[in-house]
Amino acid sequence: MRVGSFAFAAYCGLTLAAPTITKRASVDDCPGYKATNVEDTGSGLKVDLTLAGARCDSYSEDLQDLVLEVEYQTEDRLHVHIYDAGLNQYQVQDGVFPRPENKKTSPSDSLLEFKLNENPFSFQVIRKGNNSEILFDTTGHKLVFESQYLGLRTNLPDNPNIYGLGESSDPFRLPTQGYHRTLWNSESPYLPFNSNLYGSHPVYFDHRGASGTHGVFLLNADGMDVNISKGDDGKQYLEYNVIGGTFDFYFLAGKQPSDVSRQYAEVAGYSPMYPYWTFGFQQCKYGYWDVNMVAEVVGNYSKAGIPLEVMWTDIDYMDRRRDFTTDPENFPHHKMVELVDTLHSRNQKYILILDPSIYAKDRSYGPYQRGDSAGIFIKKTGGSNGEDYLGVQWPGIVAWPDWFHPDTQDWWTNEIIGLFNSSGGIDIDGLWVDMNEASNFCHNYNCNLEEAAVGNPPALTHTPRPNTGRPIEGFPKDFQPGSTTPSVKARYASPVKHRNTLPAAARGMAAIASPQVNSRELGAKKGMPRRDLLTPKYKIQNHVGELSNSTLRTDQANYDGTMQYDTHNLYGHMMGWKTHEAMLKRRPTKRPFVMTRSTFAGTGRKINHWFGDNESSWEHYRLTIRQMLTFVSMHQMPMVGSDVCGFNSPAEERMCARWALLGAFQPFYRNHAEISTPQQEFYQWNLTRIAGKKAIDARYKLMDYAYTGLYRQTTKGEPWIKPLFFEYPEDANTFNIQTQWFYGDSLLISPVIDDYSDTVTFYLPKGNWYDYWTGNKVPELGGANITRSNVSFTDIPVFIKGGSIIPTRLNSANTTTELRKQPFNFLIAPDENGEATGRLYIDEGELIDQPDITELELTWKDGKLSSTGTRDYNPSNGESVEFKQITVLGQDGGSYSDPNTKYDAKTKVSRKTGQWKLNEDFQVSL
Ligand code: MIG
Repeated sequence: MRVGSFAFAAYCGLTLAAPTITKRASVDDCPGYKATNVEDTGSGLKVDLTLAGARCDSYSEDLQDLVLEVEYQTEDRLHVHIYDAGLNQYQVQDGVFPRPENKKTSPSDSLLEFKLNENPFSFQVIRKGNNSEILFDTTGHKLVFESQYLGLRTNLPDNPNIYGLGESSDPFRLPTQGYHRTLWNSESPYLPFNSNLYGSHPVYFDHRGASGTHGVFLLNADGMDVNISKGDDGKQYLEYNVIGGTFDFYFLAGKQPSDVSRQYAEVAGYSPMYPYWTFGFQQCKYGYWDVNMVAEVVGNYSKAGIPLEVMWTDIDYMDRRRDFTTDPENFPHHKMVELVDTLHSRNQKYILILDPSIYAKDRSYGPYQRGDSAGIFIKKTGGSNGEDYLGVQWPGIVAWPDWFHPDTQDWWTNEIIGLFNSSGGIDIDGLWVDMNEASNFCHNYNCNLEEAAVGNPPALTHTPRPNTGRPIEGFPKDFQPGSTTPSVKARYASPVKHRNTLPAAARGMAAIASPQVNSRELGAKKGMPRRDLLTPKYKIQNHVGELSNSTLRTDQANYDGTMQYDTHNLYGHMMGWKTHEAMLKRRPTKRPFVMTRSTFAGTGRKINHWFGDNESSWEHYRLTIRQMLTFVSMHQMPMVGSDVCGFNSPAEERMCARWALLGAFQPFYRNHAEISTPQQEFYQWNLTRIAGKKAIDARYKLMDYAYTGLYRQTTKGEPWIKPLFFEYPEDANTFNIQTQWFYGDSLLISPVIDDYSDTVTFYLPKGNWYDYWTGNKVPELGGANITRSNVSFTDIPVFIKGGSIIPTRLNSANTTTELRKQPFNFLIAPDENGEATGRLYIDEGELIDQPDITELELTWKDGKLSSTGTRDYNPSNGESVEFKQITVLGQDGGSYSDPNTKYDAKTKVSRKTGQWKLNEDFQVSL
């Protein structure tokens, strides 16, 4: 357990009661609305909604006049927006969530139909077609629309298959009785079940087997509980309980599951392409005490023969945990520069962390000073003279950047470039933004800053690590024994004595031009005035209590006049996007890599995410899979992953070995651990060394296949990591599977799931399957559960779906730079008809604009491999785009006169080697 001011005990001691559904007591007496003035706009409706009786004011003030706007935006997207006629309720700013274009489809061309019931007002969304499926249906339920409470219920079929609504650690297929999903971003160590976590994605997929799949996205950033349960009448429903904003719905018609993903990408945005190297293996730990230790870990990976692509450093590198500083003793600037140079010379990358909070009590601290004079920190609402709103974080008492202030971007970019540049600075390759929910160690809105700050920055209580005295492989003299070693002392002993700390009054606040906080005029969609912003009557089930607990006070205003109450869930999203912008300024032609902990719908348009502070446990090993499935296939965040081997508490060898293998088949692959846990790099144990090598070897050979999958998602919105039901939407056996997944279109991953077990039972859908590791055709016919025993801790079952062509590199390599020099081998796994298809995308790997790409559609038919597509990629720096081998699985017979073809009767695999250029048309026969 962590020490210091962090209220971990509170989290850990929390026992979770059975989920309770907030009873909408007096809300049941609300009058509902009636519809009048129904206007046909040609591609939709505009309707007045008026309160149908006396106000009930159950949680706040009922709003008398609403507008219902229905837009047939595209053939498969219907926009239904219910908002207050006065336009006072908060609506997410356009810059934060760019709205999709309304293509104004004619209703008759739409796959969907909107049905209005005027009095009492209710509506249905129907997918047209043979059995006209009712997708959303508020019939029988009154709309409640108050300034601080929105309620709406839709009827659902019994026991529905609902997915999404992340971020959570709950079952992939969401429970259907007595269940609530709370969306309110919160720091959530140990990822508690049935709780709100770091991000909010108010979108769900409703899968109805052969009848199809559809999606419902509610564009609303306010806190909410989405309840899924059955009424007293036994009828199944899903119900929104939101504490502000408007009902801004996007209905996505499907009707295949992947169609819904594509349609959601049109609304929430397509992910950018990430650099090729981001698929490499990455290592981090909170508690790498000094720059030598960082180098030593890199050296140890080399020595162990385990490829390491990216090294990370956590907040340990900072001087007293302040952003944009380096610890002068343990991470001296010049050695950091040398570290990065060395990594780069070895074709490795380096990533550092930033937190949003800025230490506010030291006048000589430049980042604060400059932010202060630019006026970009959140100002204390009701405070005088532009006083900052303060909180507590790692460095002590801090101010918070106001991402809505027009000058915040420049300040942030300037600070980032100031330290992280290529001319004498620390030339990082990516940034990691943390604590941006935002996390505040001042744990409630009445907390005392000075008291809460005691112990921050924490004393470094670890014992200095022994100097091994051994050379660090691959590092220059400065890092070798005998050179000046950074010394680890118990610095920052608390309470901290800050140099140059001035009392607040002496900081010359009055002299600072106070920014003009725009007035919160009515009609500006910034939230109703006179609300209870700290303790609203409707209590969402925030796992840390009141809204403001452990975050910024919800009654504080942003520069544009919106309130934390409404924009809380956007803080991390905005910080991440601003960081992305800053990274673009540093290297304008290259794809930025920014990883954020806190997210909102649409965050994936620019940046990626990891799942935060999990635990080194089997439970959280399993959790990785469902979180990955939800984020990639339903939230359009395709570059995600968990802390491999677990963050909190010590990792165990066998579990870590399994996780090394599982992690290699998630998009983002990083081993990371907490400060007080023992080191858990793959070279620490025998099993993890073997498993890690094997996992990385396979992952690297498959990297172009994965890269192609990611490319598809970034261009088409089609998820590259899929749950089984996406591929087998009519096979009910797949709907509940959360321990297997598709890595790309063709590989089904089915790891051992149970604690310390060597047996796994998994589902193989109907069809031909091949064992990835041996090439053998699986004897079973599929459509059944299959058990494999004796799966060692260094093995993971992976199956190739019949009908697939998988481009692989013939050999793995130590870095992705070297990997790109390896020739290709096409793995062909024919279906029942002896045919297969696949894809290959190749580009240069890092540039935003790729002038010359290769994009091939591959076909295997009648014993011939052929391709169509563009072949413009020009390899450089010794890269290979040579097709050296085709490997055809499941071949009966095989006497080939061709001397370049080899047949293995035992595995029934045929191999043909040759020299085909990727940049040529090709047709290869066996
Ligand atoms: O209070 O920066 O989730 O990955 O190692 C913990 C230290 C702060 C939380 C992140 C974790 C990171 C840690 N941070």
